[in-house]
Order: sequence, then C-alpha cells, then structure tokens
Amino acid sequence: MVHWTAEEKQLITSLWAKVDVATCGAEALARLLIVYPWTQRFFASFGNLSSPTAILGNPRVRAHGKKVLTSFGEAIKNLDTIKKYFAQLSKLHCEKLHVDPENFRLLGDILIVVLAANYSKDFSPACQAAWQKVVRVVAHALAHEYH
Ligand code: HEG
Repeated sequence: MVHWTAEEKQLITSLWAKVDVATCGAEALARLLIVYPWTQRFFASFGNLSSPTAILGNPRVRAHGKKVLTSFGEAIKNLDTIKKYFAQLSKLHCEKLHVDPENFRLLGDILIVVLAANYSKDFSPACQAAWQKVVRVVAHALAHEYH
C-alpha cells in the first residue's frame, strides 16, 4: 500500500480546497482531447470535437470534465483505501468503456499542468511532488481491475 505522510496529505487537501472543480475539470478534459486527439474516440457521442475551439466550448466536454474531477476529489478523501474506492469505476472503464489505462496517466499529467497554471502561487515544489504522487496513485487504482 502506498504510504502518505501527514505533510503530503496536507499539501494535497489545502490545494484541493481552492480548486474550482468545474473550470479545472473542463479545462483538463478539453486539453486531453486537444493534445491527444486519439482520446476523442471515447467521446464520439459528445457532438462537435472538430477543433480546439469546438472542444473548449462543448458543453458535454465541460460537464464530463467536471464529473471526472469531482470523482477525483472524492478519491482524495479516500487515499488510504483508494483501490477499493475505485474498484467499480475501474471495472466500468475496463469492461464497458474500454478505456486504455494509459489515458489515466495522460489525464493525470494534464491535470498537473492545469493546476500549476491556475494556482501557481500555491503550487510549490513540495505541493507539485505530492500531486504528482496523487495522479500516479489514482491512475494506478483506476487500472487495478483491468484484465
Ligand atoms: Mg472516466 C465515465 C471518472 C478518466 C473516459 N469517468 C466516467 C464517470 C466517472 C469517471 C465518475 C461516470 C461513471 C458512471 O456513469 O457511472 N474517469 C474518471 C476519473 C478519471 C477518468 C476519476 C481519471 C482521473 N475517463 C477517464 C479517461 C477517459 C475516460 C482518461 C478517456 C480518455 N469516462 C470515460 C468515458 C465515460 C466515463 C468515455 C462515459 C462517458 C459518458 O458516455 O457519459
């Protein structure tokens, strides 16, 4: 099991308290779809993804980005039991959605960029290191039920 120090948990939750989940979630998912266009295949039902402008303005991308980052936030509250916490969601992404787990890592990296850009004042090197660990652990937990 991954160990979290009290300092790491503090760095994670104090930044999270400031995060605008709707804005950052929308931005992170839109960036994923723009920077790694092959990820668009999972969202074929979301309508117009034909350009960066279309993606950034797409209400379904915004809504789904918020949903994903909200779920991410719940995971932060359950760091010590994260595999169990994400077991169902991992199964869903594997069995129903067929999302390649590499995409969890890509989204995690993008989330770091989005947080660094939007909360640069709070994003100290120690905070970044703690967040890097969070996105790695989340990606790992979401990939855990893959077979
Ligand atoms: Mg996933 C649905 C969370 C990464 C593609 N994702 C969902 C749902 C949640 C979620 C909570 C709704 C589940 C439900 O309806 O019961 N996703 C989630 C997290 C992360 C993640 C926490 C990583 C941090 N998802 C992710 C990535 C992709 C993806 C990287 C693809 C590149 N998710 C995906 C798709 C759906 C969900 C296609 C179904 C969307 C829909 O049709 O509404």
